[in-house]
Amino acid sequence: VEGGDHLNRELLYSLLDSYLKNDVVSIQESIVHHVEFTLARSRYKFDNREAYFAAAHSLRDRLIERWNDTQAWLKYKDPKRVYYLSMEFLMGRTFLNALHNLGVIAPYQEALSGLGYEMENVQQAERDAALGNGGLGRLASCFLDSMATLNLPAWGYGIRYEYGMFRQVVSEGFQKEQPDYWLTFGYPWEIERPHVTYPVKFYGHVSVHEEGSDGRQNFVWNAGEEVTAVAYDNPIPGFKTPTCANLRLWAAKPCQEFDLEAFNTGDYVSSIIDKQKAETITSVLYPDDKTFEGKELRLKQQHFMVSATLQDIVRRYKEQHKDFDAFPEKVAMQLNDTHPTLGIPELMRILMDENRLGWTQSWDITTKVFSFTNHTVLPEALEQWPVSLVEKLLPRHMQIIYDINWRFLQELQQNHGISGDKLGNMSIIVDTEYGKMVRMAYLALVASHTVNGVAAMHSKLIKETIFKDFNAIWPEKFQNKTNGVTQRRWLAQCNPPLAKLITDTLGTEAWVTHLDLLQGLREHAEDEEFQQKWAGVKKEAKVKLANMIKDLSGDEVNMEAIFDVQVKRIHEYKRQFMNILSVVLRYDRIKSMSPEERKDVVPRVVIIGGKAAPGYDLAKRIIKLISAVSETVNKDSEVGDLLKVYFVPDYNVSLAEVIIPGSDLNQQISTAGTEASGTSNMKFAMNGSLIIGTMDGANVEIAEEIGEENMFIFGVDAKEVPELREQREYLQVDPQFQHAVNMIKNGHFGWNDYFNPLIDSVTGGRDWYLLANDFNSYLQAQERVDSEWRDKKVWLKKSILSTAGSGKFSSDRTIHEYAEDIWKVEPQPPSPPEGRRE
Ligand code: 475
Repeated sequence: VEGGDHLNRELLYSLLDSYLKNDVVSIQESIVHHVEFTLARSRYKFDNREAYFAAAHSLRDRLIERWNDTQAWLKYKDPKRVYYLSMEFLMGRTFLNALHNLGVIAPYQEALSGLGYEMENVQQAERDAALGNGGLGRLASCFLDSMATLNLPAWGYGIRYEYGMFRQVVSEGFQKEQPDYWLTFGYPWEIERPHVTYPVKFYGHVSVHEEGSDGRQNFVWNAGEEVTAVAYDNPIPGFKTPTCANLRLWAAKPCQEFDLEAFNTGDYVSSIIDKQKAETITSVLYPDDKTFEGKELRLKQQHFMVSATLQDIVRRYKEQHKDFDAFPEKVAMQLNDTHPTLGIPELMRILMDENRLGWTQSWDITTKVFSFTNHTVLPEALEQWPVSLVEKLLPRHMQIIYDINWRFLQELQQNHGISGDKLGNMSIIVDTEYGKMVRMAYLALVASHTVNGVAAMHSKLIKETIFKDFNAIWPEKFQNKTNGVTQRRWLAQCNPPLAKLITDTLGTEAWVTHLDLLQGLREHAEDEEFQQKWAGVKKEAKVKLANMIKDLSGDEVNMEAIFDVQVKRIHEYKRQFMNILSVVLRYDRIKSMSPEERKDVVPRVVIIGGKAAPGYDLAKRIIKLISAVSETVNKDSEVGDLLKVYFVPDYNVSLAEVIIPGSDLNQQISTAGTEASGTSNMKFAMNGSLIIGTMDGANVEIAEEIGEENMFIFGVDAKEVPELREQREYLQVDPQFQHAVNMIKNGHFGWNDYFNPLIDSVTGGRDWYLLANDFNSYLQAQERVDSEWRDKKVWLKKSILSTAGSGKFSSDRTIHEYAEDIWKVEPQPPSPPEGRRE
């Protein structure tokens, strides 16, 4: 439908009228049809995986209908659209989400069971689409769900990596990375668009031509390499709305026309092999979150993604507009961190070199369409590309970046009276010991009309630290947009018993789109009958998590224990090491107790999961330490089921959907000022899990919403951190911290030499993340956890209040704010006349 020219209202209505039927028999027919004609299997005998693929194709048909209708509707209305540019989308599974958002779980369940298949088993056949590292990529996926649900005219753009986030195997306690070739059996949720292709150029040189009577300079980029970007569309259904948004992912293919003479040099086979290199651009997701690596292939990926995306956006705009005057009224683009920042010089190049606009007009347009989100203040994550590399790969872009910088520095001097060191500090291009670098965050800042942080504290911090000088000249550019998560996936779909209890209690299902309604649970928080029901649904979720632990360890865990969870990427600043040190102390304490004393111990099951970047040595040692402690503790018969420790391998979206609902307590214990927001904290709160955490990132706002008294807050404030870091060497080390460290050092868990670098990182005046400093306060918070667990009513009340107070953290709220304050886009619900739909 995209590209259809003569759409009028009548044609649209007839399109909107043509829905496939969703009664059980129609669904069964469509499933069996796909078994026979899509999978080419016998319709009398197919296994769970084939049932999954057939059911997925049947559902995909229904998504495609909505996708076509939505896109036709938008083309007809031509509203301002928003494009979310991200190098990562951590989608997880799609089947249940699509069923739920289309409102067809029940008929599909019945259809499948009538054919002899259990929905649960069929679902398990789906592999995660893991095209992201962690928080940033999962946020992008939650945002797509909310944009579709809010009927926004929105598309996501990214890369169709052939290998997603690596699969983590833990062997003898060591992380091993295995390739995630997720496309093995095909991916039923994408629509290949072999005709939606664009050339993407690399290398070569730029020539200048004087043109016309005004002697205007005209730049021509003669590329040295060209590849083709092919579109793959992934329909994103909104919840109970006909709107179906689009996630367009690009794959690299060899370019047909380019360099044809290579084939005529006689070496036909080598020419083919050379061409294959094109595909390597989109082969693999870089698995480091937060360490900038500076690899050429990564820069190629970034340019590949934004170049194809901008060509696509400009083409779509030009189909309906004769000039670029209205571009800023029709297009908004959000940069998910600095990774897509090359889109800025690419748009400038397209406007100036390919559409003959002048600098002033091109810059005016560019600065009206881009906005940018920062996700971290850690200096090692900030992207700085060597000028020499950018120059080699993208010679024309480097010229444009120089020009942007030159004009920016002029402006600083003339309009802001800035000179000398200060001028150099703000320059997009900086001279370092490794040569000249392009500071991507500065480029993004200069060209964006708005920059935002991802939680109130983080947005305040970026103004005071990494972007201080920019805040001084452009305070109006800075905003906060506190993160959120989609309650469809993270409550309704992953925790049906709790969802049902909430719906029954509130007397409405409206919380699925209006999460603030959860406030209505407050009045029931102390009602004993309700508490018993709450305990019942929590137990159901705990049983699922216990089954998962049984599958991985063979152990039957104590259901009366606190299920204490820390799941997130392994990083020093997230302080998994501090968690395990407190586990070591707990173990030691239990060991020193008499059998009588042990009767009073509150049993714990400690669950830790997360991936270490393959090159992050200390993070890998932390995994080994957790495994070593786990091995010693779990086989100690004296400790029994008072304490168990599990490292869950290959933590991913699908495991999170089991782990989060099943937890009683979750750890959000980063050094204050380091975690930009966190988003699992929100998912845990929604599912009634209590937070033990620091006043960092979104924890601060969660405490405002659910009440500090319903959390276990500890540790220093962010404002004390810089000074404490200064004083680290001279601070008195907490004796309990020292004791726990010594147990590891002395080989209590084996492998002591291997743990030395870890121990060194937190002792001897190092301890950048202040583990020793926060340790005592952490232990006290843990004491409070135990004592409040003993009083079931107190705990249940807090659990209910956690869910009740989590309404703010819906990504619907976040996206509504982006739409109003940054993008200025409006909902476009497809609206046929009464009675024509369904
Ligand atoms: C923050 N990823 C969380 C979350 O806003 C926050 C960096 C470089 C390359 C690839 N990935 C990254 C991140 O920086 C990232 O995931 N940041 C996270 O973004 C969403 O909730 O606090 O750490």
